[in-house]
Amino acid sequence: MPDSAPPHAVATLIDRIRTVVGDRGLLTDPIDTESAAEDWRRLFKGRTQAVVRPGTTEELAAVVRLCAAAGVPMVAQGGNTSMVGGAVPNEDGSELVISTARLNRVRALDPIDMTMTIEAGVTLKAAQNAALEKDCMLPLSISSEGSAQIGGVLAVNAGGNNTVRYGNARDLVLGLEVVLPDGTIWNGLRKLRKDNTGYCLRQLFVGSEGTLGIITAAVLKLVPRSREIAVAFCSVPSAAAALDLFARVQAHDAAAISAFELMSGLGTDLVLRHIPNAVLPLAEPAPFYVLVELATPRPNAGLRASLETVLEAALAEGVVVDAAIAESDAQRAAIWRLREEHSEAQKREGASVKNDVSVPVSKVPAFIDEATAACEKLIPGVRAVPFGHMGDGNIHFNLVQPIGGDPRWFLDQDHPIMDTVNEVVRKYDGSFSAEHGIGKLKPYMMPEWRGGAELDLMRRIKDAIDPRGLMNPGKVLP
Ligand code: 2HG
Ligand code: ZN
Repeated sequence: MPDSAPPHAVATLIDRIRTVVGDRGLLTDPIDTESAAEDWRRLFKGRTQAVVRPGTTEELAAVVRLCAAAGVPMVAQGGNTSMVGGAVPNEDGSELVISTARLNRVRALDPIDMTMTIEAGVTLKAAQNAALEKDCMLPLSISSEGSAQIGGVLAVNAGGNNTVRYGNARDLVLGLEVVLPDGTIWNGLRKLRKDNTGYCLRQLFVGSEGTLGIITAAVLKLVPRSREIAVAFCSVPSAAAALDLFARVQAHDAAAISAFELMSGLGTDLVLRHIPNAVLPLAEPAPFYVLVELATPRPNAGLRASLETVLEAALAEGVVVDAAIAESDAQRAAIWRLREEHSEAQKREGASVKNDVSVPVSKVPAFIDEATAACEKLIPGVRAVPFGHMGDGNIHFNLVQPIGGDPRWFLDQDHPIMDTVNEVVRKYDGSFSAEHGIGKLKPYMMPEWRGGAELDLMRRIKDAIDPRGLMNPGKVLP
């Protein structure tokens, strides 16, 4: 537990912080502080007296030093797109939010080294665009990339749509700059592909969700820009058929797969109902859909023909019922929208409980079938909406409230629902948190899943780096 300062000490601290960051770097208006203290799903509502917005790493470090001296806990916040309440302060107003929004420069981008050095507050979308301008690609893509910032993306080790080919955020990090809990700046912004010099500190901070320090900049690996992309939207009779299709695409052109995404009939139907201009590119609805994307930096590689060959055979054997291949960039974007608007559509439909889980790819169909049956038994009328990154085994097994039910009551069932899903996850040696992190929502699961030597080691690391518990208290560790 942090040794929290009394409220008047926080007020004095804010005055001192103003001398470092100026009026521009400090938000104390209740409208701003309230929106920063709540997550986008409106599940976690905290309170804070100020949102500090440093403009440079040095300013941020000076702010952290002042907070540390006053014993005031800090919550780092980027785009505030966490699914697990990872960036909201607690309810009593004793924690300050430190926003990375103004650390928004691309410091360097080198197409020979294939690296970009980028500050924490750059949105993932802006980072992708900066890479494309130099004919490179940052191969990380998530649904919230328009608002999610690099610092948060690394702090949770985001995965997303291209993990099947390029891995998770941590696989793209060559170097980091971090402000430690005492305000020291650790400059580890090295661009090296090989660097065996002791413990790999950068990987300690990636995925630590702001509990060990605040990431202020990173060196990320880039890849050559895709010159040919082929996207198909397919209807399949079952999740098992989707897996069959995955195996076929792998056997035919494994190196070209850049995304293999699963959607359920219900989840897609919610998108069609709630998202303006969303259109199903196929004649008939189906129990499941798959989005397959092939991409390569080689021009004229024949990816479309490759996709057609696999799909023709799959159609002939009933593995795929129908398929549409995008004919233009606009059609490709429209297909991707059907997948990326799943979260928004579920939010508009009512209350939902999210399970961001992973199992071995080969177990995805069995997991979906069994978890659906278990949840329907637990709450009759509940609507299972499994979707996500089938190619890497990460399924968002979300449950939408029964039609006409009480949303509050449903949200109060979150622990029984998550525990029910996790029992099936455990059966298949999966993980209860694949890509969204632990945040405020899941620390209670840690002892059961990571207890013993693993959790003990995590606690010792936390104590060694942040002995006073000032960084993002209450997150990750129970
Ligand atoms: C996605 O894959 C995100 O679209 C969000 O990880 C998943 O809403 C969700 O559960
Ligand atoms: Zn996802």
